[in-house]
Amino acid sequence: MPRIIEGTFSGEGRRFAIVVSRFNSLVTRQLLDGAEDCLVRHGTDEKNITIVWCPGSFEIPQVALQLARKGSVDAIICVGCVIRGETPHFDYVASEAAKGVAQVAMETGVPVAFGILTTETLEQALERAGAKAGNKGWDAAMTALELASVSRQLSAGKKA
Ligand code: INI
Repeated sequence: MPRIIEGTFSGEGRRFAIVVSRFNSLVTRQLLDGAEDCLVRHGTDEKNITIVWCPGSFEIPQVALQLARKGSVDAIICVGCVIRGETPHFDYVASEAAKGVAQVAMETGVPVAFGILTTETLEQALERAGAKAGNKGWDAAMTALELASVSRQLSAGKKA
């Protein structure tokens, strides 16, 4: 019989941080609401949720890294919104945000969920922030719940 490790989605007794960017806040506030709602509905105590605002998606990894290094949360949820518009700035911001978030998780071992939207238009972003196509903040919070559980089980297994 294989030993199977699988995450649950219970937030009871878990501590989470949500890092959210102010750029495109019309969208990111909706993503934040989705993420917070998801955590609370899955049993996370509001007192165990820390929300940190930062200027733009480019800065999200820097804040996430500081939080991860403190070691006071089980997982981190990053929410932001990068809209292409007319500027090549989009490619740099979007790619640095994605690379940076992945790097924080790999470097620190703290699970980090990616809830940063990258879209062509504001309309597409709003659709993914609760209007029509779900809420990417909620989805990222589900990922964080699951990974926090898997991570807890894997670290317990190491000691045994
Ligand atoms: N930041 C975003 O979060 N989304 C964007 O669409 C965006 N665009 O398009 O420029 C954006 N830029 C700001 C960037 O994240 C930094 O805050 C800024 O460059 C200062 O470091």
